[in-house]
Amino acid sequence: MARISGVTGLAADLADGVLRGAESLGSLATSPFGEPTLRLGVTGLARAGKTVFITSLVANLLNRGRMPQLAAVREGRVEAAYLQPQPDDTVPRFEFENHLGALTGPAPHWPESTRAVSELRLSLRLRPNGFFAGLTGSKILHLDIIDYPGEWLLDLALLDKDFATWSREVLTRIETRAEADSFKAALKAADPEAAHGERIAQGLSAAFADYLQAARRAGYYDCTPGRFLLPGDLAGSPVLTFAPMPAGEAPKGSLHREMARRFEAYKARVVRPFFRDHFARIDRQVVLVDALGALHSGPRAVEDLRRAMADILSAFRPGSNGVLSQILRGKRVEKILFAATKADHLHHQQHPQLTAIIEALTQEARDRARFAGAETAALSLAALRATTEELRPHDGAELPCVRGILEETGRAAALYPGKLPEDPGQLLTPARQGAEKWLDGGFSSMRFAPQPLTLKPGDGPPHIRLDRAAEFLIGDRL
Ligand SMILES: Nc1nc2c(ncn2[C@@H]2O[C@H](COP(=O)(O)OP(=O)(O)O)[C@@H](O)[C@H]2O)c(=O)[nH]1
Ligand SMILES: [Mg+2]
Repeated sequence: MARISGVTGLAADLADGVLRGAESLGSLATSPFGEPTLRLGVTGLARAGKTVFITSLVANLLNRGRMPQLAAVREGRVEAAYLQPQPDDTVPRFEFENHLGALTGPAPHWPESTRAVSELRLSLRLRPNGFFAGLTGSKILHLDIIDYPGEWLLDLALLDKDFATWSREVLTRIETRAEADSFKAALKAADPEAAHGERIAQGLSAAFADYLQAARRAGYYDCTPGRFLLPGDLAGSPVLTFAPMPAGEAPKGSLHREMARRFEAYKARVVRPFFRDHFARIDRQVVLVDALGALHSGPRAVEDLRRAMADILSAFRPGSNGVLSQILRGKRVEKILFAATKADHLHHQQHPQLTAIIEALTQEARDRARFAGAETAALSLAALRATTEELRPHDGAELPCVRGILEETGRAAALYPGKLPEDPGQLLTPARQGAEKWLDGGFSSMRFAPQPLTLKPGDGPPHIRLDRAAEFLIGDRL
């Protein structure tokens, strides 16, 4: 079969998909409420791989040639897939076409990072299986995919806290952190009991936000309030202009009182609405984790990641938080997938070890989620495979490497990240015990650019185990 260039093939099929979408709008118009909807949440900390995951998942659902592990595709029951206008008028649309263009265009590059919640509706026309096959016509499933920052889930812990408790915890945490030195100095210079002045409040909150950014860069994940890192359109507003204050009584109208008021406003106006309007409506959830990135950064990053996971995932155990229970009113996520992303940095021989690490990293959290009735699974995937595998002779043995194009120089290079242990405890235990470095040298990393693609018609972008991820997340509804 003739090969056509990736972008043309995809763009053409895409247009086709949109046309088919328009065609089916007729049937939609006659039964606008009858068709089932599944809401899939995609989250993870910044740069975990959310944008690439959604883009490739959607592209691979539109062009299903590389999705054999999705049973409905294998059995030929997916008749059509098409993008449709999303149901939520006030949520930005996930910029699928732009992101896909970046990944599969003539000069492939990674998409721009996004900073807020976004959404996309992909509708699937399916032939029913089992008992009803042959008895009824096709059915439609609307898959609403919601992309939101994992950092926002960390804010859940704030809902149950008052300003004094939060301040005490933060100030204790930053005592020994050099990243917070300017903030600590600014706080020392400020008088919490003095009358509130906007300039002082702004100075303090800016210094605090700078600390959070620096801490995030240094590999700490406990960087709440989450919107200080990703302010979106709230930048500069009073709900984002506060900082922790030392304990103490302070008179009305004081800096301390105003900071406390804003902290409460942040909870009521920013955190709660997110959980109410977005989180509470999610049926299935994938949590993406850049475990390889953390391994590369070192034991402290791994331990921080483990803690962040435990915190993030407490959101899936509503009983743990009174306010959240009220918001959810018994509704819960049915399935949660924990996925180690960017597995194309690793030869497949080492994928089981990576999966073991992600399982261990999320163990605590997964136990809790199971407790709350959700089904969980863990796997390693690459939403967009940017490398090819290669065995390189080395010291009389063969080293399992991957080869790709370096993002910076555009040159080809081979990577052997290091040997991941069979037992993840060999990494997680020293991390927990505060080790500074990995015992045997650590893990290397490279930034590969997406490879130029030549796609067969009907094929989506190359990936690793994206079809398995999809089978776990949505397979039972297809
Ligand atoms: N090699 C490889 N790199 C990836 C993959 N997914 C994400 N990345 C890298 O991770 C970066 C962040 O991904 P992105 O999807 O923007 O993360 P987000 O912040 O969670 O939306 C990208 O710019 C890529 O460098 C993948 O499947 N393979
Ligand atoms: Mg993103």
